Amino acid sequence: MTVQDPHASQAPSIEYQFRDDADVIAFARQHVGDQLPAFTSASELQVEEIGDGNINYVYRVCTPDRSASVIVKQGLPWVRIIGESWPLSLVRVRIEAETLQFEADCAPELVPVLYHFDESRSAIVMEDIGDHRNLRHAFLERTVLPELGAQMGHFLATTLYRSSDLALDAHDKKARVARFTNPDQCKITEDLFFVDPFCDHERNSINPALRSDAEALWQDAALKVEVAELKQRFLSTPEALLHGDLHAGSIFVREDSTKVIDPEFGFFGPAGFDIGSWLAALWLAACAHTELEGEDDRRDYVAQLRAQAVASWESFAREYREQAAHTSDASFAAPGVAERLLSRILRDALGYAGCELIRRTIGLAHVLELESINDGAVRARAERRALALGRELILARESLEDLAAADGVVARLLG
Ligand code: SR1
Ligand code: MG
Repeated sequence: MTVQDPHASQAPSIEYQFRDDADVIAFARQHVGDQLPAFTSASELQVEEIGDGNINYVYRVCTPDRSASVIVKQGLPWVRIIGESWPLSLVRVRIEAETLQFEADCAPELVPVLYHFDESRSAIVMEDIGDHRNLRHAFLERTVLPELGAQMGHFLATTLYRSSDLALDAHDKKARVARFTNPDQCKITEDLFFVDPFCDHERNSINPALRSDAEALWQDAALKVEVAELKQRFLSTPEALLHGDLHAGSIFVREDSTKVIDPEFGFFGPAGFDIGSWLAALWLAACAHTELEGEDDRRDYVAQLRAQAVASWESFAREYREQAAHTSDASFAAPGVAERLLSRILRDALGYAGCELIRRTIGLAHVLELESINDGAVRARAERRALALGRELILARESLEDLAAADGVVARLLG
């Protein structure tokens, strides 16, 4: 697989691609002038390409004094870091815009403002959240984020409940399931999450010091049965509108604020998928910190990350129960139904968290926190914990009654 340099060619290879800086600036000026008056009045605007993601092009357009700025994101019909050999439908850009708008209706303080979506150019203009920084870097620096768990619990509860059968009329729900059908993005997850890490696939990236651990995992027949069940539910459970890619790279933070970006993998799937992805983001960082430098700090930070996971679930479950108490559907209003649904969501979440832990350790796309451990042998110790935790969460998920029980597994395996 050849990784292309996204800046190698100056000329656009398809007609709607931004031709040059002036083209991006004109697009931003045209589409946000009425919302950001500085964009109309400023005689000059500046642009820089800031995207470091795998799939799209991302630009910041700002006034010369940087007092006003927006983000322009453009998708091309392939994966940016690979090129035309990995085609990807542009449906993802519309779905990102519409999922972002749905999330804004649910939790406006937790997502950037969507200014404009232009289908003809497969481009979105949105609020610049440049006063926040990526959660991966915050994790690496052991930043204390006291509100993060509660904020993420709220994000998950409101988006997952308000897109569920408990909240939506059945005809409306089915229309939304159709509108948010996102097969190319789902196929990426189906392969990278559920297939590659469980076999010797050429897309995998494995620390040589971890090779024998990966090989042992590939021989684990019982694990593969559980992963197949989780994949089947991912394919066939249109329970709620998911963000679909809720890793730490999709989250930006300030001490007092959290913003979730990048819902281009949005589709109707099992609610536990987003929750599990988020729990795994915390637990992956915790695994990395078991080996990152600073003995005392490291123990404290692992404990904080574990506590954030418990707080996220508790916040999610509390708000889900409160909302479910007001469902207008008589079937779902019956005593015990909300608890039954929450129990299913928890088991799914733990299973998907397990898959995410494994795929971010031996699959194609890794996490900065683990990759920052330079010594391969030391990194392998942290990665081994991630694999063991992932495996146990998948295998034991049906017997884990609550997040405290799951946290007990984390505590035991992370030492
Ligand atoms: C080729 S895409 C690799 C990964 O990046 C995205 O953010 C998703 O997590 C995907 O699995
Ligand atoms: Mg992304």
